[in-house]
Amino acid sequence: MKNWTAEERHYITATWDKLNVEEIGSESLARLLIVYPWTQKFFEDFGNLSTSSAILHNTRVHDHGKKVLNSFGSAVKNMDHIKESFAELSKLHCDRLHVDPENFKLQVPPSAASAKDPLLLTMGHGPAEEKQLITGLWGKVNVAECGGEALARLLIVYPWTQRFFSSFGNLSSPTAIVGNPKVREHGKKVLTSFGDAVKNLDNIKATYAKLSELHCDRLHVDPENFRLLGDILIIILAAHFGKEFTPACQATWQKLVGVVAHALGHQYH
Ligand code: HEG
Repeated sequence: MKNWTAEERHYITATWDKLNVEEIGSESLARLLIVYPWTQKFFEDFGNLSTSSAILHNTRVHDHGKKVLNSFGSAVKNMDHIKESFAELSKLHCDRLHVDPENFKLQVPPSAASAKDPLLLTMGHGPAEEKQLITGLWGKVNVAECGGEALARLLIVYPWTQRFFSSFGNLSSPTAIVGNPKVREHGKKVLTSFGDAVKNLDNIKATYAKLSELHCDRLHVDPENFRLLGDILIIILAAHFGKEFTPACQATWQKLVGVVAHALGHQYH
């Protein structure tokens, strides 16, 4: 059984109480199907899933997304007995639906992980469109602000990443981390360097060859951390850009952070 602090319970229930289950449920399932298109195979009888717009307007996606998030609500209501409350549903997904448990986690698309430059296509988008989704948004990103926020969130959400930054001073609480000038400064440096990927979309692996060696040989950073940071960046972009960070835009960015993580992990041996 998982133990929850009073603060954790508060963050979960307070957010849940404000959330529109119908809207967020249907958007979540639609984004899953758009960002990770291989998940569509479980929904073949749902009709037209051929484009992001078809998925977003598909009423069966809408209804099923709402059903899934409603059921997620039983975790919120039974925080101390989540395993038991999902026992039946777990059996159903395993025995009858044969759903891979990986689909319940955030993950790097296999296409991105194995992609040779240039980027492979996300559903229905040509390379020109993908590049536009990336450079168009990047032009509006405040690198100092988002970079600082990205590194701070990495250190708060995944506290074991703090071990790489023991020389940064006070990292003892979320407030200390967010207010730490070294975190801000290094976050800016990292996101500025991420910008090199945006400028070299067709040549990402070569762009990060040296940096990959540095992270492996000198800094000893586990490459899994590049993936964590990539997912944090996606969340920051979603928070900053809201509706503008459409499912199609997310799909493309998700692929980019996957390719960057892969490139940074490439010189590991
Ligand atoms: Mg890394 C240094 C880029 C993720 C830990 N990182 C650096 C530097 C760059 C960079 C440009 C400075 C290199 C130099 O001084 O020559 N980092 C970079 C990118 C990404 C990334 C582009 C992912 C998108 N780094 C990353 C992650 C961790 C990490 C996930 C650990 C969780 N980086 C790390 C550390 C240093 C750098 C410990 C040295 C910091 C210092 O002491 O100055």
